[in-house]
Amino acid sequence: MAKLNILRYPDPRLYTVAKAVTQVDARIRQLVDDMLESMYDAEGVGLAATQVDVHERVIVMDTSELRDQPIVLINPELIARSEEMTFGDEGCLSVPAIYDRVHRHARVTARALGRDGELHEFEAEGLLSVCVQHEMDHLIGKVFVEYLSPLKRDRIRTKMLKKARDDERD
Ligand code: GNR
Ligand code: NI
Repeated sequence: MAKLNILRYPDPRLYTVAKAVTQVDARIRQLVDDMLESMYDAEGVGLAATQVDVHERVIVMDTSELRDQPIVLINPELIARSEEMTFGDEGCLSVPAIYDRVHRHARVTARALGRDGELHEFEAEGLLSVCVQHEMDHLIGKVFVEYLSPLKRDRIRTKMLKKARDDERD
């Protein structure tokens, strides 16, 4: 297992559109395991392969209290979204210490391959639903700050660039 480096906004590689996984083989299972380790280490509830600079459609999530219920989605597709929306605070491991409100579907149904390579269907609501939508956005090169006003986004960009410079100095 290995902990992977998580790209920080506004790294242009976060805008890459991921390709479908053609085969759930040993390489993909290793990627999944490394992503889970990295997500747990960073104390996130989800992680998309895009964030670790791998541009294939792989997501890991765990919204359980005890952090013992990993969910793996490979080549995920949303097959249903509720009309009802939620509006709540989001954060992102690629945009540390920034939280802001985003509109999302309250419930979604996804179809995806699991770590076992089998096709599964699953329904999500609450934080898990928000997380699935947030992670699927990463796979199409979209970070949650894109939903904020240009002014807010610009402030976040400036803050992140300054932080990256400061981190480099010490
Ligand atoms: O850890 C995370 N928390 C979170 C909180 C509210 C909405 C979405 C998320 S996802 C985020 C981890 C992450 O950046 N995944 O891409
Ligand atoms: Ni994120």
